[in-house]
Amino acid sequence: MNKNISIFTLLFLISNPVFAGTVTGAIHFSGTAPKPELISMNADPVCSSLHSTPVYQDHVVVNSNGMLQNVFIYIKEGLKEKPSQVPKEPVTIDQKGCQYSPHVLGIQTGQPFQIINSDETLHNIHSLAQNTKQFNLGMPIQGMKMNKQFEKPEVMVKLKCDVHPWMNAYVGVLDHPYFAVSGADGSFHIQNVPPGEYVIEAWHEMYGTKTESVTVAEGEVAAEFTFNG
Ligand SMILES: [Cu+2]
Repeated sequence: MNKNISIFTLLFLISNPVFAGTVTGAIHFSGTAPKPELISMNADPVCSSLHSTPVYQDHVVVNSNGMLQNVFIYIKEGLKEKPSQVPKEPVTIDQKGCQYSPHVLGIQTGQPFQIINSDETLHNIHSLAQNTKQFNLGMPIQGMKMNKQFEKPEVMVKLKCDVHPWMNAYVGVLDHPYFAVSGADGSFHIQNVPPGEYVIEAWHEMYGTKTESVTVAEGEVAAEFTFNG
């Protein structure tokens, strides 16, 4: 074997956990989902002009297969080591069409949180954090970007717009990177998890929390959650 390649291979093995696993699964919804609530944006003519079709609240988003979106899933207990590096890439939230995008997201403590206003109207983003200093930012100009961060873990921090009462979002703040948000198909993947035994929690804004114990080794381990409507 080429000596240089073997040194690189060795360095790779030292710098990457060899037996990291993935927690993968889906969020099921059982029962009848509430009828989506229509949002009236008439109070702000700019907002209403941005939509040609009706806009609904995204508190409960269930697809035709009964899978639940916007659930925050994370390792709650059992981590023995947490990576010391915090990602430098920002996690972004956009105020677009007078709605927050995304509606539920995760971030690490100390990681840049970039807030964008894509609308030609005033938004005032207001963090209702309990563990970290709250912020309250008026963003009157289209294209404006501001950076914030969260100092302490908190599941979840609620964000709201003081101008448009229908706008709200939730941020899961953790001191580690092992979290995910369920997608439109209800699925989620928490990657690069070191081997161990963990308690995984799934949080939904209307239906509260569910926990499950998982043992992670190399490869994939499944975690399924069901919320009842
Ligand atoms: Cu707003």
